[in-house]
Amino acid sequence: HAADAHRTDLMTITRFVLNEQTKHPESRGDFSILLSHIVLGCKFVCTAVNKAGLAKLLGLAGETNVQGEDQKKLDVLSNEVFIKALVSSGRTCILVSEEDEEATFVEPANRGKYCVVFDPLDGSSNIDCGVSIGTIFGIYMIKDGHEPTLDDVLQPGMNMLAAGYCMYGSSCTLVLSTGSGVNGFTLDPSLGEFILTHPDIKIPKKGKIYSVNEGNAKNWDGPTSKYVQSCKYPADGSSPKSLRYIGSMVADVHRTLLYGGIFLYPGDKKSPNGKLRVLYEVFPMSFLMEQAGGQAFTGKQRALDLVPEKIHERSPIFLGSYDDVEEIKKLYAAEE
Ligand code: AHM
Ligand code: MG
Repeated sequence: HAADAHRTDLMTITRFVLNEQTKHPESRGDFSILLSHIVLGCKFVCTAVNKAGLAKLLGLAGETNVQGEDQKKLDVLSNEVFIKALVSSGRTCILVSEEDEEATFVEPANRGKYCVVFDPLDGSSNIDCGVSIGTIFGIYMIKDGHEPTLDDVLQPGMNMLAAGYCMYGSSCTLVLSTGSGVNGFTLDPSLGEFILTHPDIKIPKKGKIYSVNEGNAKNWDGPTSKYVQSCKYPADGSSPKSLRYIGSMVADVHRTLLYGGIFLYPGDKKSPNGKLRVLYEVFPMSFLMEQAGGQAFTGKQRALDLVPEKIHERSPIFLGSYDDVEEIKKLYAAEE
């Protein structure tokens, strides 16, 4: 019986990735080991986030605990956990984290061929009110027998081998692409395993939701203003779109991926490059969107074609359903 099979034949993320990588048998083991260390970091952060509401009671986050030790803030703690998990995997050579000004070069004894760019805890301003937050990551690979340099991560998003995020929400959901579609896994806390729950995610071709911080509207450029106006007052007489904005990129992008629509963080007069970081926010989310059949655009070009010059560079971003992103692309093209 098919329904029984679902309950007894569990597709864990490890099993899934091992199956998927049959095309690259030589990398299968290494990539799975790397991923299992990322997954470990996500499980740790998930547990820490779930306890955050009890912080005052238990003495977490910036307070002193019963042993009199200073407790670390959740984002600092998450960063340390990811850095240590990635280094100890023995499969990484360069790590770029939103939390660290400089990239981490792994010492030769622990070195592997993967470069990981990540935001260990994105949306951390949402922690204290219990709103969903997440971890975002992207993975590059260095060329064989080549000494790692920053240029190995200052690569267009197109060159990523894999990208994903983990959302710490009402459940803990990990969404991953290794370049052949997008799959979602949900943490089963009783097993401590991520189980495939959202196979082959495809974003609807057109959506009914737009997602943007409208508080910045007075500084927007022409195309962004026109686009948002058209969401509210469609010229073709169709129904207006709904506005949903959580202010936590992982949650806003996750909803966009599942329900369709568009997520915008445009540049404006005050911040011409917007807010979001190219390497560990814009690229991984753009990679997932394209793999799910959507698009990602910077206002000038396909987001994944951008070549970053600095590790913490920012870029405007418009991503989501294919047809919705097509609309904003037309408005920017008309501007030129
Ligand atoms: P952070 O890295 O400081 O947490 O900021 C990133 C977050 C994203 O999760 C979210 O999309 C964006 O900031 C929201 O910004 P704003 O408050 O300007 O709308
Ligand atoms: Mg961030």
